[in-house]
Amino acid sequence: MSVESVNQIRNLGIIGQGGGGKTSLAEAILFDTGANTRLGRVDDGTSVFDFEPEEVKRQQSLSTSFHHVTWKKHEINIIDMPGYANFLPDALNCMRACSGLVLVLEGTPGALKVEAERLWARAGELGLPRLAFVTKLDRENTELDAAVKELRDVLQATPLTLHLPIGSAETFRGVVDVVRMQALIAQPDGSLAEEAIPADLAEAAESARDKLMETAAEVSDELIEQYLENGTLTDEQLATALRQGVRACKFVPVLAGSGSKNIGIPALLDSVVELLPAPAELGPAKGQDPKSGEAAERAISTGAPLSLFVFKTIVDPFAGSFRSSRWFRGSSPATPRSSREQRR
Ligand SMILES: Nc1nc2c(ncn2[C@@H]2O[C@H](COP(=O)(O)OP(=O)(O)O)[C@@H](O)[C@H]2O)c(=O)[nH]1
Ligand SMILES: [Mg+2]
Repeated sequence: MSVESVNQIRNLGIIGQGGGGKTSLAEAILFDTGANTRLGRVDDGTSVFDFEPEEVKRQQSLSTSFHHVTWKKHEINIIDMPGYANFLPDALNCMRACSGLVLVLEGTPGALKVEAERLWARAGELGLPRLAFVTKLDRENTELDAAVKELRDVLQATPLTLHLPIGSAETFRGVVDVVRMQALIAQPDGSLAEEAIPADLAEAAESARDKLMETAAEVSDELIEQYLENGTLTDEQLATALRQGVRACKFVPVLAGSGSKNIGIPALLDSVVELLPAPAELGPAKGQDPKSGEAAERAISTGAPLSLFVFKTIVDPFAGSFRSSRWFRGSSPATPRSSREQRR
């Protein structure tokens, strides 16, 4: 493990309906964090998440796949899940291994499908803190508000808009961060350059920030009092409110971008490490005492006795074979390829 403390780990599940853009987002995360030197694409079979021959052929995820990246001294385990109905049980099961989730939404009115609702309900049952990422904003007829409305009206969540898109469709080029009140403009390498908020978005940004503070303050009596007294929150109070509210599943911050155009990813990763919890913060794990058969709880702590939870098994026909081993032939652990892919 490359991090010093379990508090610097995030087990991040990427959920949403099939075709929504999850794997493309996951590929952009690998590229922007340097875990992959090229931006993998589902459509041309170069995705390292959708690597099985059947996935390459169908251009869609059939099973959950995993990678890990480091971002600002945190280790993020990325869990990219399928979203098509036939493969949903795998995703529903793997969610138990997550410490937080990103729901990927398309900003197309009426786009939300029943699979996303099912995954969302499961996340609620598990009490998993969530962010939403509205992707594909580089496409025609997409708008952030359509996704925000679906979060509120269909998924019954309390959305908090943290980003406003700058430009639309082919002119979409970045976001206004209404927490820090700055424009983040995507660069060719995926990084975000901080700029002043464009004049035509200044008013919308102010009003989005006011709305954000008003909702975020409701997370505690103390913060609501401070908000009512001063008519505002300090940056520190707002950050605290966001963290507390996300962890308590009271609201869902909404971020914006595009996976395949690699826009907005570093801001999403910042929110993942700032707002979503480490596994140890989720409270005790529940299971069964192997000796007595009684229900038992274990603190998630390096000091507690070792307990394992197997949430997925994979049959690799080449396991144990040195020459075709997954890590052989110079591929780094950060960019693993399937043994089958290596044979091609
Ligand atoms: N224009 C555009 N297309 C995207 C974006 N993200 C994904 N797509 C396309 O949407 C389709 C489904 O993407 P994929 O990442 O496989 O979705 P998943 O099933 O949720 O993993 C593919 O054809 C992608 O190229 C995006 O941000 N912009
Ligand atoms: Mg996928």
